[in-house]
Amino acid sequence: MDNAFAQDLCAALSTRPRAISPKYFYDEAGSLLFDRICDLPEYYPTRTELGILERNAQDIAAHMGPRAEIVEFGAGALRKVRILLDAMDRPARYLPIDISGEHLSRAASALQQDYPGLDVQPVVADYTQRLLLPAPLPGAGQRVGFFPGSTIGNFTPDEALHFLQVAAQVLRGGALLIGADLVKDPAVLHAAYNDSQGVTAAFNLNLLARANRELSARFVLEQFAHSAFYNAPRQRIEMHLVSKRRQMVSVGGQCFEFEEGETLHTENSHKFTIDSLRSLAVRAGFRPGPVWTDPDNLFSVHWLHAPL
Ligand code: AVJ
Repeated sequence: MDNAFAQDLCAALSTRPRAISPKYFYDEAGSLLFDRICDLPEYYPTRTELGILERNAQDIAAHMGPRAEIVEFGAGALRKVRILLDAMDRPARYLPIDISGEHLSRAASALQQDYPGLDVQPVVADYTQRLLLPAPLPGAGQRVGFFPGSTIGNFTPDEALHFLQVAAQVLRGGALLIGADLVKDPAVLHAAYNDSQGVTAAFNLNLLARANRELSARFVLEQFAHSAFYNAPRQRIEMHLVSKRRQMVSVGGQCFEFEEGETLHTENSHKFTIDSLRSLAVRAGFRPGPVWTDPDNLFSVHWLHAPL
């Protein structure tokens, strides 16, 4: 099979328990659904993090110092990086890193339009692997990584540690500004991933719709249910697609059986305490700095000093 989605989906359906990477949510339709999730009344993370960044932009910019450059891991959050750029003292360069070249150039040119004096240099790369970045500009300030949205929560603890180690390498002598969703009342978490309008359900089911569109798979969407629940011992929301009955599905000419109630695990969204995020960062070589939160302690934004 030629394509990574086809390969990973067939591999997922061939193993037990069945699980696939959440990165496959984000085709065109999935990205639009995610934008709608961010505006849902129940989904607090996006607006809470935006509020934290807005309220503390001056303080954060002071930590960045003059002529800093921002390295953004993933290029989805232009609204968020603008808050930083607007508060910073003469930002020198913006380096968004994304695996999707198309997504990246759209984001980069939108930002370049609004900040004509800013050096915008997109980097097409998979930042979960090794990463090489252009050398710092002569006379530039510190290099600051930006990883908002609690995207780190999608990683397993091992993957999160590995990501932080890669980040520590490329940010040497600088810092990482990272957003992490906090452990909280499970009812609040449950509502955020089981919204009343069913947008999160549609987002989850879009994985199967995408397989139908791109891989000529034949998932009958009505035969699968969205399931999202808080796994308290592992401090994470899990999303699954549950087969409503015993059925056969076909993907790229291969057939797979689902028992009634059998699931495809589509996403983990880990939640952190301030200490759990900090100790993970320490293990990767960072030195914890200030943490900014909201009045309800829903979300946290951490300043982490990268090693030299
Ligand atoms: C983009 C990974 C931060 O985990 O909350 C939202 C994705 N999944 N609703 C999250 C998501 C279901 C989101 N992240």
